[in-house]
Amino acid sequence: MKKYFLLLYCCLTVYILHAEDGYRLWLRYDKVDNSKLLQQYRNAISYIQFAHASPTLAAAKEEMIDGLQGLLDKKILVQNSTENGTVLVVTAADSIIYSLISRDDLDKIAIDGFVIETKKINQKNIIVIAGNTDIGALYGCFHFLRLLQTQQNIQQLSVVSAPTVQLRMLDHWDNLTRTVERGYTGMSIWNWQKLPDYIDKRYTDYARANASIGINAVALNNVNANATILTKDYLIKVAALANVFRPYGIKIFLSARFSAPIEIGGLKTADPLDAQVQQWWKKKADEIYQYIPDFGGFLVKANSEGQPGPQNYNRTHADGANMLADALALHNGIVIWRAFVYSNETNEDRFKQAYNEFKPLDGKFRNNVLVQVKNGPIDFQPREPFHPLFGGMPQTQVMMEFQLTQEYLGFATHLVYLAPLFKECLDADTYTKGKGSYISKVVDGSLENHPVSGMAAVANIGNDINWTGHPFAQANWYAFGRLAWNHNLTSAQIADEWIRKTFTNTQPFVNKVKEMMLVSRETIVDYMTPLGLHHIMGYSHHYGPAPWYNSAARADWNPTYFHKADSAGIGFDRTATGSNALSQYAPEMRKQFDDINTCNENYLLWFHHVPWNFKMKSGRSLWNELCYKYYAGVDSVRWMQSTWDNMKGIIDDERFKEVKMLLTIQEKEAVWWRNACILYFQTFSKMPVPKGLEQPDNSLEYYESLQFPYAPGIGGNQ
Ligand code: GCV
Repeated sequence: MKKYFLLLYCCLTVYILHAEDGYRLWLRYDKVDNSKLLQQYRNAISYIQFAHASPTLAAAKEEMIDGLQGLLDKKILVQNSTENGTVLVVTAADSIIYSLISRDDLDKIAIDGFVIETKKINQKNIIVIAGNTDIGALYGCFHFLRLLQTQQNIQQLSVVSAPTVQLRMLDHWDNLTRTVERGYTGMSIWNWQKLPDYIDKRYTDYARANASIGINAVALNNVNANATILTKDYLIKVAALANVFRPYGIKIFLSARFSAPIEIGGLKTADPLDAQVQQWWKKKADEIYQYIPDFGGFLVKANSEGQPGPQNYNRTHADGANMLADALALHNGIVIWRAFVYSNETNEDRFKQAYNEFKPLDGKFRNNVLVQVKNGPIDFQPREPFHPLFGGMPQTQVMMEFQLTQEYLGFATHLVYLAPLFKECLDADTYTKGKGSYISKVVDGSLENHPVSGMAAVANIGNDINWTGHPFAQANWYAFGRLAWNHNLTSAQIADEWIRKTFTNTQPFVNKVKEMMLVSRETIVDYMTPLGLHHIMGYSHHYGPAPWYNSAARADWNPTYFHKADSAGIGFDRTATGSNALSQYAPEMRKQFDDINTCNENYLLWFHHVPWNFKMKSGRSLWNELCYKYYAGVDSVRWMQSTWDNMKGIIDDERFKEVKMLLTIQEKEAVWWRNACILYFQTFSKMPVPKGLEQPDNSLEYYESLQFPYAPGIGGNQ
């Protein structure tokens, strides 16, 4: 009987250790299932040696022991001497590095990069992982583990890797109440009530996951900020998190509420040119650095969607940003000032407003300010043209802001792999310095030789067991980090890596699932906002379609403002005959969109009001093309469903079932989007759904009557 319980206990322990609930993300170190490779790895790796000790290298050591022992299913010994089969981790603090790695390579990897090389020392075969810094070495260790997880040949290693962008950042929109604005995966992972004394294991695992993909900065709290985060009680809590993140090379930023001097400082004003206000922020910065010596700086949303800012005092965004920058400068802190601004007092296309506001301020920001610009001019839509501020502010350090949380992309229930969306933007040409002035070059600072560069993404992380709600949403966190490290990677390369690490190296699975991921973004565009439609989702909560909605307090919160459907056609004329938003781009870029007959159809309704019977490149009328796109989107989800069904048995049942159920929801919601949009736009086109396509099975009235008072993602912060 005792024996029986022991066996049961062992089985349960193994099950619990390896429960595929998604918690381990891509950091899964299960035994390599390819026996030939396993043998190669076992022959090559028996020991690890760290040339010196530090908190960061201790983290690296722990990861390596855990990872190598798991992957190789053998004991890995930590040694001080170099034996055959040693993985030696060195940094510029160890003089031996200069006999192992060329100066040239060490120059190339700069501060955060790493080199991994196979070497022979005193007839011993070893693998060297080298960084100029401890953090570079840690990144190298994570990369080495990635090579094994993805089953690469490691016989003659020669890897030199350095990040293209300096600040690789996650912005959490987490409230102090633990609700998450636009969060669909439970509550915030920051347990403010238990901090600073209780350190949740999640904090370390979060830091590990970020470090494994090179993310080195996080803003902890919502940009719709609560000033309380800047009070002593909370700074102590923030400091506790900083202590966990430090060994992993992650700096903390805080979203600062511009009116904090009034709200928590007792001042009468927050005017950035007021001496008392300036002094208050200086003292606040000094206080923060006492608690968090490596504090990154402030992220600020000002004069946007009701947030306070310098314009409350007739000052400019530059006045506000520079005042905070001066307060932080002594400590090498940075201000990240958001350009997401629009006002309903200005009678102007919302598309144009941020550019109009910020362009005149080009060159007026301090060196320690980055202006953070969303990838598109409206708001993280399934497809947007790039924001004209990229390339529009050459004398300013402009930083990218992407969104991982799927506010406009089906929340955390739709499978959509976002690397293609990120790449589409990064690879776009601004033409501001001639052909080849890619957004990636604006963002990495190389186009204008800016010293500081950054890429941020709004996090999609919550306290759901698998962190991101949808198992495939993990891929977006992963892809963002990998692209911030190296924007030259392709979407397919990143998907390939992620699938292998997260699920399995089984080739048919990798191939099919990669295919699914790569079409998923175009699929969602098709069933939500094809041909350049945008911002036609439900009001406020943004759940589901509501192209009919027209009762918001502001005109530019209404879908009708954006699609402009009428009996003549559909779409927003942003050419010279309309709002002329196109004038904000370089002439070469403008030319691609200006002419309705040659405009890339993916963006057609972004820039033109198009007659319903307009002849599309396919030969179909616009109306028929719109229908075909919506139907193709639904068909593609159905293809994803059957593709996934064929994967049964290749991976664990837990995640297989989870994805299957989520795909069922996605199919239902894709049909909802398709039917609601087609029925609504049909009231203007007065044209039938083309023959051969299944007819909507509900009425427009039905779709219009749907209400979602408890849709997730909106939570108060004050
Ligand atoms: C944090 C959109 C979202 C808001 C968000 C805002 C922003 O408007 O709907 O929830 O607020 O963008 O980026 O500041």
